[in-house]
Amino acid sequence: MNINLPNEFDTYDEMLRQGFLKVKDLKEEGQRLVGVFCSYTPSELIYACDAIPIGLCGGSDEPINKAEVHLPKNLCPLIKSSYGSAVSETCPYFYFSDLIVGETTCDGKKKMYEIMNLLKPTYVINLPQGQRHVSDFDYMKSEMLRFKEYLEEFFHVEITDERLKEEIKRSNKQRKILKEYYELGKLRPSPLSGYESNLTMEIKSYRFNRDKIYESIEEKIRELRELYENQLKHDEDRKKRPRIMITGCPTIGVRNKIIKRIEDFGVDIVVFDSCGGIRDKENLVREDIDPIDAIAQKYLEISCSIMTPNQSRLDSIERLVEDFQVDAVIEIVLQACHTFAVESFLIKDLISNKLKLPYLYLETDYSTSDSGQIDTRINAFLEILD
Ligand code: BJ8
Repeated sequence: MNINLPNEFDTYDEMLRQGFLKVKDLKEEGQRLVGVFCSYTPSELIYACDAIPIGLCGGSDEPINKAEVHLPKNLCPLIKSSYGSAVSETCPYFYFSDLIVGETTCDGKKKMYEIMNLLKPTYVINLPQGQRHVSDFDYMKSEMLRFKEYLEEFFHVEITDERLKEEIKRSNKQRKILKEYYELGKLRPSPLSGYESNLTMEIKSYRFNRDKIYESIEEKIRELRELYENQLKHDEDRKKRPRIMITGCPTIGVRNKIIKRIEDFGVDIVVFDSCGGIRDKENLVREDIDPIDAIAQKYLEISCSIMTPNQSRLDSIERLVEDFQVDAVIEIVLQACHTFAVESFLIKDLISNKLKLPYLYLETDYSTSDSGQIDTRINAFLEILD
């Protein structure tokens, strides 16, 4: 199979060129790739047709100006970055994907997918708006079936129940490994840096050999446990460090600007209640019922602010605060993300009034123009904890 590189390939920097060449090799071997954006994508169905679900780019400020040629400026940076890297052919994963899968989450994303579909086939899973009613489950189940049928037709395969059950088992095994990794944050002091765990999750979504990725995470767990046993657990000063929870929007595009800076101030981020954190690894997909029912049930549980009402997010934050002995919560909201911004009223009320913990709300985009101001606010907030 001959796979062409983008026209501008020679102008890309070395790292990006290597990224393209790696995915190109894989495509030449005939590997099917499905580009995904969101935690609501049922990856088991994609794996069951011998395709790899690959997380798409969306964390860089650079392609945003390309996106703004087609999209409004006052849109969330994650949406603009995702679209910008696709349209400018600077995301190898988008470029080489056979198919893109999106979901009807926030309005900005679901409308962006219509335009993205002009670049590459973009299938959109319709999500119910809530999680509580039987009709929400029925709707989710019918969408999982519709997606399964679409994949079968698109890739000319049959997804049998047996195959799907195998993939559920395999993914559950991997969820358990990730849960164990994140639970290192429960130790005092935590041997797992929030910055590092956040980065690991991003790297994981760009790698192709699943077994190798999980072997390396298991190896990391062993190393961090040893570090804790031999060194950290005897470090009385380190044990006194404030323990922070991060909640809100995905942090991929603000990792250096916010996540790293918080830890640079000498506190430990011990848990993320956001996509890419422990939340959706806690419950497994049931292995004892019809696989489509089990998948619908599991993915409907995701407590993103696009659900209304979203009591399950409040419940999970309360539980994680207790389990990880959290001293303060920082909520990160991307500009123009209405669902997380509105919901922050309830989050603040929970943290400040019910749990009586300090709460900081940071609204930002992917640029570095507010870095100084954010540093000042984090510093002032952490001083209260002292
Ligand atoms: S399950 S958090 S990955 S939707 S930040 S694009 S909501 S305007 S990313 Fe998300 Fe799925 Fe939810 Fe997770 Fe819209 Fe908000 Fe932007 Fe967002």
